[in-house]
Amino acid sequence: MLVLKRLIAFVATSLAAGLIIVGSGGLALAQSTGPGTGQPHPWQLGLQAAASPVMSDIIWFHDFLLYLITAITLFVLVLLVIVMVKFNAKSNPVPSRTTHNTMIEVVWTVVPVLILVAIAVPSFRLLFYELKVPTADVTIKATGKQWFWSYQYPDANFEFDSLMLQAKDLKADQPRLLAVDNEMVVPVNKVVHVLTIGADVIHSWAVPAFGVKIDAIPGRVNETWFKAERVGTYYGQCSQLCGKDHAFMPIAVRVVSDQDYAAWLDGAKKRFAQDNVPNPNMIAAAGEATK
Ligand SMILES: [Cu+2]
Repeated sequence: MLVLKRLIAFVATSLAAGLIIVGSGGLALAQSTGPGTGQPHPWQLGLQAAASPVMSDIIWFHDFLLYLITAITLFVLVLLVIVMVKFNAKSNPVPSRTTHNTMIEVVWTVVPVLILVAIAVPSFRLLFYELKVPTADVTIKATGKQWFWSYQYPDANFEFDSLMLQAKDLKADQPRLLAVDNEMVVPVNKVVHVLTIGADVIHSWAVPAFGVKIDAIPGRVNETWFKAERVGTYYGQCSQLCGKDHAFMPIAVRVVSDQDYAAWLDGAKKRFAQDNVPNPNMIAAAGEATK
């Protein structure tokens, strides 16, 4: 009797856990369609809301896998319960001596293969979508340094440093440990081509709402892209352990309208003007700076 009681308790717990998983999947879907503020929230469940087409696809893929794994887990649970109830020593004292069943063996080989193919197709599509940079409207080079980021706009010939704001300097709407003094500014609905490089050690440039995370490696230029679909400020953090202040080199990207971008660009050209900015054609050789 005790065994039966424990079994019932186990099934009840598993079903509750399953429901919670399905529930959180639904919540993740809801968040992916809600307005994004580009930063984490207390008690957040699931991913940050998408602000780029790549992130929308990542969230879709994440939710798809969540439903799939929930269905598989529940199916295996049901099989286990059937085995435990119907085929224990008490209810089935004389076990069957069957060792082969061709049909079942074909099914349990083919079905997992089909499931893996169903996962692989959208997975590879997403991977290639992320990797192939469309024709860029704006190119920005992000250089990871111990411990801040520098952004260079090669087409406009200026570069500036972006340092984390200390708690005492924060304005009311700025998040602690994420807000910076000089944000990277980009126009809305434009393809932004991001080149990354490390000036000293390996860093990683990551903005969750854009679905972007790419290593910034000394001596090697990496590239990625995003197209921000909504105006706002989006935050990320260095995502490669890079030294003692790794946690204090956030990434802040301000997405603005075309007019605001043009105005910002004009101001920035004067504000960040310097004589020693390398020729735009030399970006690929930026690794030289590390020598
Ligand atoms: Cu870091």
